[in-house]
Amino acid sequence: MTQPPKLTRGIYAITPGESMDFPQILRRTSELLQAGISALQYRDKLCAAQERRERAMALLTLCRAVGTPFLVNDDPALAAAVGADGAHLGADDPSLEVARQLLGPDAIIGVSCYDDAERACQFSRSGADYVALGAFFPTTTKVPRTFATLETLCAVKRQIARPVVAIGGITPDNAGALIAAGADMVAVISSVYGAAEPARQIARFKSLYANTMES
Ligand code: TZP
Ligand code: MG
Repeated sequence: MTQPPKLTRGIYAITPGESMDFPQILRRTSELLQAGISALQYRDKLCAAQERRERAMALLTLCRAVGTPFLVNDDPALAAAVGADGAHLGADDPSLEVARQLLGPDAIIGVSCYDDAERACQFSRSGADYVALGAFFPTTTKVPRTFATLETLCAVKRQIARPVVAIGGITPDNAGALIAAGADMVAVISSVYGAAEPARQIARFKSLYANTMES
């Protein structure tokens, strides 16, 4: 049996919501995957169940072609139904235990931890495959539950060995400090889906990782 795709340091692209129609999201996702991203998350708060399933399958097919991990936001049952590599859970979503049961031991399950180092450490101990902190910067994509600080990121990095993802308003111009502080992945929506030249934008993010030693 082939091994499931694994997470690596770099760019974690997340699909935008109603700001882009789905054919355009697919085209842009192809470009991002070709340029080289570490993971893709399907995030969709609006579509009906059947359409979400079709969209998730279309995105999964693109990810499979290049071996990039594909995760579904909010909905581990949908992730399991389409055979995704994992799911991302926030505080209002099904629990890590429920998601693990649905998806199995090899799935990649990430958890939003906002600005809460203790929550991040707890989920790391409970078997989350990564923890996400944010929002680090102002964003127009959603109203963040809270803002996160570099101090929290550093504190979490000191305490856990699991990958730490930074999210919220991240661009190639402000990501350097996060990556220097140990962000294993930067999760981005508008700065990659809204970029005039996506491949160039990915290259800019990647050069930040190339200039930073593995933490
Ligand atoms: N969670 C915290 S901020 C955010 C999410 C989903 C939005 C990130 O989008 P952008 O466009 O990269 O700021
Ligand atoms: Mg959620």
